[in-house]
Order: sequence, then structure tokens, then C-alpha cells
Amino acid sequence: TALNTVIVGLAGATLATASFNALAAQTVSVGHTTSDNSHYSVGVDAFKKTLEKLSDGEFVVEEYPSGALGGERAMIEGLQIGTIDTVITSTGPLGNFVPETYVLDLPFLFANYDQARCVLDGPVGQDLLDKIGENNLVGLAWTENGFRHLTNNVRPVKTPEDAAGLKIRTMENKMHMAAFEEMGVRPTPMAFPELFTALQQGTVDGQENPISVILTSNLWEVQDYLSLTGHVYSPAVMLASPVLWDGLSEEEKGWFKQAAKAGAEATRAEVSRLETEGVEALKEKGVEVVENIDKSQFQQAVEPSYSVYTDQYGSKMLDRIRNSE
Ligand code: EAX
Repeated sequence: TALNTVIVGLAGATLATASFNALAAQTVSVGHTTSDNSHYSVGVDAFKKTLEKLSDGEFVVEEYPSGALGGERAMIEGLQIGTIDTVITSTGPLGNFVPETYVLDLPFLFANYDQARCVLDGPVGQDLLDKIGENNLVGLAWTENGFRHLTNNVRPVKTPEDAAGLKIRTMENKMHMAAFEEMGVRPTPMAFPELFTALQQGTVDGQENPISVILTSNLWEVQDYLSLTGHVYSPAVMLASPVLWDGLSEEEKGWFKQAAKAGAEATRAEVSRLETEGVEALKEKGVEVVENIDKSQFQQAVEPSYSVYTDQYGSKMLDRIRNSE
């Protein structure tokens, strides 16, 4: 009958609407290597809240912490082929994809957090995000890992001479490796998810990371000594896959950028908090902390590594950063 047709038609329409809504809620994966109580994870929470609110539930954010989607280099590759939607990564392996970012990895480039954040939030940071965008990746916002400090299991390190001869895991970053070589350290590049076991098994004597990472990835469990060298600022960046990006409207792209910025702010606040509170926490956990480091000695030791950068990339970006002080 006609009535039946109307009822069936209505039911069909309701079903169609329901499945349309289900389809419309798009899941967005966020990968990172640190734990689910880390500074990155605090940033993911803010990103999630902001994006889900701005999009009124159109996007649902799902976090994959602790290297669940691989190390940082592998995740960046995942973005390029579209198997991961977004990633928070240090600049560690990024220079392999976007060489312009190597400038940020030079030791003792930034004197403090304010300066680093200011440069990344300014024209230099924007230009580098644009460069990232020219390499089959999308740079959403600069966020933060923090100043890196040296840990090891052999002896308390107070001077570059103390560090000489140690086998230290570094990121897969040629600027970092060059700096450590100048210090007389034997750099061993390795993806972060392999680090804990490598320290535990003694494959390497030590590593270097910000306080937030040393604390929340439990590296203190397998390291005896921490030296507050602050030898290099470690930027982080939130990246998106071009596969995701190309399917978004301009409005949606704006939401992602705004959410990434909110995430970065939350992460920076957490890095700042842990920079002091985290050191106390590590002492309580039994780590011997060498606090009064004469940084100028380390700075002098690694200075020759700057030519590794300038020989290949010139000094224009370096000058821009120095002049924006
Ligand atoms: O981005 O590889 C590292 O040591 C990084 O600092 C860590 O993955 C967080």
C-alpha cells in the first residue's frame, strides 16, 4: 500500500542518515614515541579536545603513544604514504626528509626556551613549516621536546673530557652525531623505541634527551647519572599526511592548525613544568644528577661541528636565527 511505502521509505531515510553520520565521523590517528603521560601526550589531549570541539565531532582523534606506530623516521614515512594521519616528532630524523630543518639541530643554538619558542613562532619557523610542506608532508605547528641532557651508566660527567669514550645513543641526525664526535663521544644512532632495551642490555653506555622524556619513558630505571648539559634544544613538530590534508576543506584545515597550536601550547607548558620538577623527581628515583655544568666547555668542544652544517647549507638561516635574538 501507499502507507507501507511511506513507512518503509522513512525507515530507509533514517537508516541512511544514521550511516551517513557514522561515516562522517572521521578518525584521525596521532602517533608519537613517548609515553601516554608525556609532554607529547598532554599536547595530544589538547589537540583532541580542540579539534573535536571545533569540528563538532566530525573528527575523532585517536592517540598511538610509545612508538605503537614505529619510530619517528618510520612514522614520517607513514605520513608520506598515508598510513598515519598525524605525528608529533622531534626534528631528530626530520632533516633526512627536509634538510632545511637541520639548522635547528645545531648544539647551543638557542640560549633558553623563550628564545627557541620565539624563533619557531616567528618568520623562521613559518618558513621552515613551508619547506616541510614542499616535501610531501604538512607542517601543522611547531611544538616542543625540550633541551637535551646527557645520561649514562659509567661515570658522572662534568666536562667534555668525562664524556669522551662513552658510547652514546643519538638520534638519527647528522648534526647531533657531528657534535658528539667533536666531544670525543662514540655516537650510535638508533630509533627511540629501541633505546630502553639498548640501555638495559648495555649496547650503549648512555643517551641524551629532555627531562620530560628521561622521566616519562622510564629511562631513569636503566641510567645512573644525569648531567644537565642542555647541549641542544630539541624542537618538535606536529605533521600531517598529505593524503589526509588533500581531502580537507579550507575550514577543516584551519581547525587542524588551531588544534595543533593548542596542543603545542599545552606541551610547552608541560616541558617547562618538568624541567624543574622532573629533575627533583629523578633525584628521588635515585639518579645522581650533576647540576653545575660549565656549559661553555661543552659549547667550545662542539663548536667545530657548525662547519658540518655551513659547509653544506651555508650560513643564511643560521644568521637569520642569530639576528632574531
Ligand atoms: O621525540 O628520539 C628521541 O630521542 C626523541 O627525543 C624522542 O623520540 C621524542
